[in-house]
Amino acid sequence: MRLLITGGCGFIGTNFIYLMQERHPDWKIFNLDKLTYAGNRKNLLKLEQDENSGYTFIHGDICDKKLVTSVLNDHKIDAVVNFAAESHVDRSINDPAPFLTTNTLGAQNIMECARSAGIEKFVHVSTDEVYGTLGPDDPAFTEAHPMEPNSPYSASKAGADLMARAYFETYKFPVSITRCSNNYGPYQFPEKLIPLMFLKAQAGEKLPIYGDGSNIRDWIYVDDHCTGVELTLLKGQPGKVYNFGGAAEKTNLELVHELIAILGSDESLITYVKDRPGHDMRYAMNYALAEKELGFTPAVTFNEGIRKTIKWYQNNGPWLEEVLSGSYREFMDQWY
Ligand code: NAD
Ligand code: TDX
Repeated sequence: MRLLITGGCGFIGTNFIYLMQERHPDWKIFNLDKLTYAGNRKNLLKLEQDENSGYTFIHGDICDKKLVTSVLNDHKIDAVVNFAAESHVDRSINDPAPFLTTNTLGAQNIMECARSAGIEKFVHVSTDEVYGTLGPDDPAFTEAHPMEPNSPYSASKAGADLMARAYFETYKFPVSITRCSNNYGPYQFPEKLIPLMFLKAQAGEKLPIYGDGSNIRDWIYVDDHCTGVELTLLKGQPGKVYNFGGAAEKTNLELVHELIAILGSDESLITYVKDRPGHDMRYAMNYALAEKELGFTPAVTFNEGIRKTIKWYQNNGPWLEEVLSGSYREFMDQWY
């Protein structure tokens, strides 16, 4: 298979490329990434420097029609996995425009280019956040739940999901959509809850909890999400949506207490700060369809995954230092 991955220098894309390279050494993987603040080419330098790895990096934007078309045709791409996105909710609250540009218009652009190039399989990576929010006693989201996005980020992702649906219905374009819950694991940018709390706890800095910390997220180890995307690529039906989750619902406060316990840090660092506007109360995923049709099941328990993740961050200080510079620092100073 000759596979185009977009956004492969980000958190999930990096983990996905390493896993696929290990599981399918015969695949040729092309990674198209714009290298925003969240993209780090060095994550995959090992593969780039190994001429037998079958991996190629291409610097560029999914919104660039000419470039995407030539990548698809010149490299004779069979299938596409679209991870590229602006992914942080707080940033989307500060400035929604780049979210609409990449997440909605960029997704439409790459689907249009892939349709023209006759691509046989396209996986669009979406999120549980398109469903909106659940109350404490509501059943978990199924794929039939209406899309009720509450942040500019989730609205921009929902826009792409609707366009993907229209491309299938109108053109029979072979797109499948994945919607997954909160990922954690190596290479996650330290603006997201788990790496941010790790970083701050290590530095003995305050741990900012939005609101009262009762918001619930369903945590999945990144490799399990990657397996879900792989299964969708190999067995997913065109036009279908597949939910993935980790069966690990926790309030933010519970999670931060667990992190503090593992790190041997100090509970007095917990600080309650102003709530995120439009903050979704709870996400929980029903992934029975993916279990039945794709054979998906989350393999890594939270207990196991969080320890692996913390170990990775402890062993990768230079990676953290590098991403903790430039525009990232400006954003963090402005937000907190
Ligand atoms: P990330 O922010 O870590 O990485 C995004 C990557 O996309 C970066 O490498 C960036 O350079 C690249 N990119 C951004 N705009 C681009 C453009 N216009 N053209 C080409 N490349 C571009 O994001 P992530 O957490 O790895 O998320 C990957 C995908 O998974 C996103 O689509 C996100 O919506 C989805 N998702 C994430 C989670 C999560 O918990 N992180 C959960 C469910 C779904
Ligand atoms: O400092 C913080 N304090 C805090 O209380 C941060 C950064 C977050 N939070 C809360 C907000 C959320 O309830 O923690 C929870 C998790 O926050 P994020 O890590 O920002 O993730 P979330 O908003 O849930 O979205 C994530 O999961 C779905 C990803 O960023 C999205 O890309 C993905 O689609």
